[in-house]
Amino acid sequence: MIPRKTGLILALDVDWDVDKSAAFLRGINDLIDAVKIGWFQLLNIGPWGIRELVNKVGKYFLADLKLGDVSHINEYVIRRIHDLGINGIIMHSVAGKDNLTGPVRVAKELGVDVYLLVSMSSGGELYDANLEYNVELGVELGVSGFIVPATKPNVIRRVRPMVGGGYQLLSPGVGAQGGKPGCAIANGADFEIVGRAILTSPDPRRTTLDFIDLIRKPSC
Ligand code: 3DU
Repeated sequence: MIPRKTGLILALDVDWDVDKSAAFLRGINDLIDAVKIGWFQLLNIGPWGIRELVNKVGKYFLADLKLGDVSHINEYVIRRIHDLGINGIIMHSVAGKDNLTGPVRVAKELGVDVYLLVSMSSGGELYDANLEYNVELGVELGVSGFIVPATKPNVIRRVRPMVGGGYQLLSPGVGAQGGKPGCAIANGADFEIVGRAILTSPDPRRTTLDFIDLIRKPSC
């Protein structure tokens, strides 16, 4: 589970090298609960660059690979993610029970948290049509939590009572995609995920502090 202090997760979608990324993170490290990395880092600094970044920055790292392959591939990816020092991974719930059961078990053995994507911030109509099934599957498998979009507060309001308090709800789509800061948390999320609004700010620390202020008094 992601340790919660501020409720803010940074989506580090940048093609910077390890030193520039580490310097940026050091500037706001005390203000964020986790760093979400993904294809940008894999394709730019590669796995060993990710390992270096994880070692340099003492933070919870969440790999957003939206993993959804067949079981043995998913398991392999989770093992390698664990080797890199990453703490959690996001998986596609639509991969289905057969492709998720083994990987979630492996993740648990390794101490890697699995967060299941159950709705997209834009589109994703097949997801929304099968929300209950996918959330119940995650509960049955014992994942750590769910990705629910800040742009669809009604989805967050539906998922929270389905899972109770034992699962973390992480909400992307805040800021650049139109989600109002504090609104996802007001509707039942635990964390709001922000990328470009902070990454492109002329004063990222000030902007991060502004987001935290809004998250502290959640409203829509
Ligand atoms: O729009 P932003 O720059 O704040 O970035 C949002 C991040 O959240 C980005 O990394 C994207 O991959 C992720 N995300 C969504 O935006 C929407 C989803 O449904 C799931 C993840």
